[in-house]
Amino acid sequence: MFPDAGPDDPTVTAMRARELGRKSVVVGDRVSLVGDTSGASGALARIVRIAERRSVLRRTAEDDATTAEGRLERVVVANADQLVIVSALADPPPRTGFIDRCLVAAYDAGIEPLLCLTKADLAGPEAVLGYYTELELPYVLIRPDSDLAALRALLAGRVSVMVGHSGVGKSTLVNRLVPEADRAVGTVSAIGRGRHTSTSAVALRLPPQPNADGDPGWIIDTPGVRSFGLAHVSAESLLHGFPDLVEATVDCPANCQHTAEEADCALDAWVAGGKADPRRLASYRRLLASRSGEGDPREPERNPGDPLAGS
Ligand SMILES: Nc1nc2c(ncn2[C@@H]2O[C@H](COP(=O)(O)OP(=O)(O)OP(=O)(O)O)[C@@H](O)[C@H]2O)c(=O)[nH]1
Ligand SMILES: [Mg+2]
Repeated sequence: MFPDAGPDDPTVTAMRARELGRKSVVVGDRVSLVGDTSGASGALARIVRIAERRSVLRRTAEDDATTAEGRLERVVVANADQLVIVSALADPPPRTGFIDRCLVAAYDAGIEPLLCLTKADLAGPEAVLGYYTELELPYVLIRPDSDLAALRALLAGRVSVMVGHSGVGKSTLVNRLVPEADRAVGTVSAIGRGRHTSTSAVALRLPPQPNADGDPGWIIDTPGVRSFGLAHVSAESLLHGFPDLVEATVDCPANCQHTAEEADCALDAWVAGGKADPRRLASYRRLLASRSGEGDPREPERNPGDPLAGS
């Protein structure tokens, strides 16, 4: 797959060759094939090499790096250029803590973030956008009847991966972008217990547009996640997900952990001086606490001010 593959190149079915050992192939990997690459029905090629990955988006099952479950790391996709953070404005309600975690993961992986707010027909975006005022975070608003031209322009020429809670409308959007995709779409069930309609990640080539030249790009739909664990990200790197705060820390004492308990942490004065939103500092500190096992395990990604579930 991928940008250098032409639209008329065949789709090849391939399996992992034994010589790859335990190395796993993930969606987005660029691979070398041997065998029957004709794409004819019944033809099977073998994947013999995985090219070096340009980017790797990872998440852990939980935040806590002190437990085996917490350390269980999953590669979400390889070689993505853009992380499309999909959040519904209602049903399920937006979680800025989740978006913040995705931003950390994106910056950590060197992938550009794009905020995609769906279900704009059900609620307004003001609260979520207000929270991100200080970040120059690109965003798109999606409603069932919205024109997707702006989104298509942002997806053109790159490989984008969508992540978000179950039921936010990722597959619905993919089906609109790629009409022949035919991704299964579900109904929204209770958060947390929600059934996940999509069960595996799939990369799809976006169709060429009448008035645009060049590569329309690729979109990767992924199964909904309940949380975005960040045990694999160092405490220092967590801060890179908060570019509105990072500048302040040059004034912190050596070895400052930036927690609320640090008497001289410069972040408090930064926020008190109106340089950043206090809710962002609170979110950063909640993330720090969650990594040391002190967070609220029920809804770790709901920040105060986010709507309650069911609203
Ligand atoms: N009102 C409204 N409903 C939407 C919108 N987008 C999606 N939905 C509905 O939301 C429900 C869930 O959509 P899906 O596309 O299956 O959500 P998903 O993010 O792919 O979910 P998982 O595959 O479980 O991760 C469906 O009933 C959609 O019809 C929207 O913009 N507005
Ligand atoms: Mg889906």
